[in-house]
Amino acid sequence: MSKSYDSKDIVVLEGLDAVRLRPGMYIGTTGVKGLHHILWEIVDNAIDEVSNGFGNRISITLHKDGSASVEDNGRGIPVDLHPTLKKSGVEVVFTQLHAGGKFNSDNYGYSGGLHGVGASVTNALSEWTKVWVCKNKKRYYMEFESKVGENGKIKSGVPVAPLMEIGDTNKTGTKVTFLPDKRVFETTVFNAETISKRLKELAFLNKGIYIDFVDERTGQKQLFAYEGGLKDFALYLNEGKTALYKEPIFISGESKLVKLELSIQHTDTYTENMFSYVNNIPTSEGGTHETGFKSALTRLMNELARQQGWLKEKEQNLIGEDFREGITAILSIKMRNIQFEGQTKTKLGNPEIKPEVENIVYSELFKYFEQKNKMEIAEIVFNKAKGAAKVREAQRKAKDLARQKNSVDKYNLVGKLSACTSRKPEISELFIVEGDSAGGSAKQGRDRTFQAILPLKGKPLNAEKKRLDQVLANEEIRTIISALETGVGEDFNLENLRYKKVIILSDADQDGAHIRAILLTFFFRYMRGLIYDGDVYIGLPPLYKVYKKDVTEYVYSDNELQDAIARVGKGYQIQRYKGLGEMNPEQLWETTMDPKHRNLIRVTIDDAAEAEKMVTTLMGDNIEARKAYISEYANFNREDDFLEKSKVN
Ligand code: TSJ
Repeated sequence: MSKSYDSKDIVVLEGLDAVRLRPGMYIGTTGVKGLHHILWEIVDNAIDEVSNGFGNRISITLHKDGSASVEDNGRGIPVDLHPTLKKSGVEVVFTQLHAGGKFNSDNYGYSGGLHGVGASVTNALSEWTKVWVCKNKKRYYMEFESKVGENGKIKSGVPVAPLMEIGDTNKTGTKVTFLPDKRVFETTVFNAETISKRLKELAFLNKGIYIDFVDERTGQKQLFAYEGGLKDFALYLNEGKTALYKEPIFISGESKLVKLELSIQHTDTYTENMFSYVNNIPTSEGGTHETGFKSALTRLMNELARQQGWLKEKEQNLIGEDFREGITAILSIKMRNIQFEGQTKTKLGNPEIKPEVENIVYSELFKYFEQKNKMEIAEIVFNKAKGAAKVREAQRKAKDLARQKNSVDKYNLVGKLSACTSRKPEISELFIVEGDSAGGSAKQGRDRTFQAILPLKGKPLNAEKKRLDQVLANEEIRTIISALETGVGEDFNLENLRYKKVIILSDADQDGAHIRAILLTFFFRYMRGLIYDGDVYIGLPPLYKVYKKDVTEYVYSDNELQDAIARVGKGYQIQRYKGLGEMNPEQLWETTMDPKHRNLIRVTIDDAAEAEKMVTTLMGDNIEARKAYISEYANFNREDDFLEKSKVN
């Protein structure tokens, strides 16, 4: 699978200063996401090496000076001279854009960074980069830096000296340390949580490799290693749920175009949890590989059902969705020449992949079920699907009726929603407000030209535990759906969205956090596009008012309180807000709704698998798992990490 490779195979495209000139073109953004992107470029190279069977360990270290190191025990980056460039392999990798095996499609499976731009981009956007290679019984070293040249412009990632031999060793491997450039990034502080989540995912996706993570800033150390790979991933995702069979199904196989691994475990829940990856990159919008998998599963299960007599001759085939009710499936493929499509470029577009994946999954899954005691598993899956089909039929009939009588229509908004006058979604905002009294204040305090208010009376229904039809039966939820005008579930259409900001406004207490979690769960389950599009926000009401005669300061978090007290000075008084309802309309406007002063947090999903896990664990039935999870990760408070959030206005 791996072809011999040396410096001459590295393709050369363009120079490094271009990267610094337009970082966005290469890493998307110079925000915190871009910062992590340049780390992933390096990590992905190391992962490629060990996942191709060279070495088994990767260490990631965040240093106190802001730099990061990535080390592997692979073969070491080539050090021989590139025949035409007359530079060492190391120098080529770090100074030539698009250098690296990934653009040489002979090197099967060598995928490289998230957007495949390579280590040179990391170098270009770093103050310095240091590289150590152990290879050929020797240790080598090379260093690069970005510094201001004679013309006053910054030269990016230039070698300080050629590659040097610095000693002897019996080991092999590569270590890279780099310091992200403060002149480039809005922030250069790495987020340990973000890194740790992704490393965990990479460890699941690449079984048998050891991933060490050390954060020297805090002393935190973690080791990720999963002997079971995707099977362990399925077990992890299903931790809070009741599985229908103990051991996850696992298959693997390869063809000319793809290498594939798949793990499946059904639970007694009703939702479908499908996670797919191409070359370790999450494909949250799915694509041809997912389609291939789904076709194979449906076709195989129906054929087995006929063959085993679970389906009678006169009975109809079940549909794909039936076989995927309550499924947790992780599909990971490796391939060359990926084409990404979709709104967020996370959908695999290559049409040739569908039949390849379909064939492999069909035949390998068939072989799997033919093994001793495994046909029972197929039967369990079939029975679950049969149940789903029954409900589906009953629902279809009920739905036809309900569609006419009880449709999610405008009428039930009367007296609930206070609409805004604007019809332009770009400027319109919908505040979903906890409680009638806060709702009343919000209605009086708002700017009615662009702010609509929807007060919620009670707690909306927890969507995690219900099927769509039950969810739709809930008043509060129906009102929200009507107000947004997008439709729901399969009918969801982002284009009809009436408000580009949907702002959840709940109290800063446990109840408020619960309502917020329920609403986010609902959006996550049935209007996911809303979250992917970045239209959902959490409004932050102040926690305190610190004031005396003529000065007032509103405080939004506990750690700002002392500063505010100091600013207001002697003779201050503090009011602690227990709920939104305690504020009068003017105060609510000023502190929480006025775009000039308010604090909003945008809800985004960075990692669908982790978000799914949080949602199911936090909102599901397994109380033990929920407690464990809450104490491990989620404080239901304003800084919580329910989903990744970024602050905006
Ligand atoms: F990103 C990076 F390029 F800087 C980087 C690469 C960073 C780190 C931490 C590791 C690596 C890396 C690259 N580890 N291992 C390799 N392997 C090769 O580049 C390599 C070595 C030998 C051969 C061969 O065919 O002999 C081929 C390759 C691609």
